[in-house]
Amino acid sequence: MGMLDGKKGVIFGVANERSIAWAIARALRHEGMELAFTYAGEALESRVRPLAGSVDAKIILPCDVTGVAQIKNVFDALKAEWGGIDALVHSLAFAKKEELKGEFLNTTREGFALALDVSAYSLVALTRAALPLMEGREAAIVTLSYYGAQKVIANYNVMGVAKAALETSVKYLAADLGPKGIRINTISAGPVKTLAAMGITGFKGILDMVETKSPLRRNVTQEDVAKTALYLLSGLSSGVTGETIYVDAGYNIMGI
Ligand code: NAD
Ligand code: IMJ
Repeated sequence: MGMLDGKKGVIFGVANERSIAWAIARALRHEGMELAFTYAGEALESRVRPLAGSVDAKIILPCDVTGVAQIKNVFDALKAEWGGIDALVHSLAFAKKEELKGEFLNTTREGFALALDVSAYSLVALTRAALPLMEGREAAIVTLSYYGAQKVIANYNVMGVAKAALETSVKYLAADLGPKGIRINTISAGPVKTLAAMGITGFKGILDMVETKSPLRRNVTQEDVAKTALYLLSGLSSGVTGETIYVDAGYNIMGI
């Protein structure tokens, strides 16, 4: 008997077995939730299909979140197959590589717009599309942020601004969704070695710093993040909405 038996959830943001979204999917499946997956482009389909199959998912659809038609297609399919959904996981972000090095001052207009579109606006678009499928179901939404939304972190640049927009979007969305009994929260995760962290200048130094300075004296794993996602997407967090919850071994609380 799982805590989420009979519940349905859609996962945006699995690229491979290291993805935070994948750990969240496994945690939800472990509690009995039926899952659907989306992938961001042709190239990722062959990665996502076997993973989805291994958790008995039958609905696997393309969805680049910059495409209005692809978003509509996903929720039309979920409506037809399931009638409704109880959970949505938004675990995606993108900025051009060039924007994630050097000075924030040099951020281009196009780079700013793209990062904010994919990494922040997409949450608004997905939430609006999901809403008709969530009404009357005490559904919940979770997204992923990073400390660079709150403090300056070298090279995070326009992604920090995008995550600030994401965290505040969660508050405004929570206010809109609350009267319908739907909750939305953010997890601000500590650094984790995933595709999104590959090739980032100084990443190893940041992992070392967290290990040395955080209260728990370690880095977090995808599973640490997934357990909080499970809490936020289940009835265990029935009174919690609009929050940013840090899963960072306590790093963010430290001063000198
Ligand atoms: P990941 O690379 O596995 O996941 C990022 C996902 O974004 C990929 O699945 C990719 O396909 C998807 N994506 C990119 N552009 C997209 C688009 N246009 N449409 C749809 N999907 C798109 O890396 P991850 O670390 O699991 O990242 C997941 C989330 O966690 C991101 O929001 C990231 O900012 C956040 N996060 C990561 C860390 C970290 O250190 N890895 C820390 C805190 C927060
Ligand atoms: C990303 C850039 C700079 C510093 C960073 C990160 N630190 C951490 C990340 C310290 C932890 C990872 N992170 C939290 C992200 O949100 C990553 C987003 C991201 C990563 C890439 C790399 C490949 C690419 N575009 C990207 N867009 C967003 O081309």
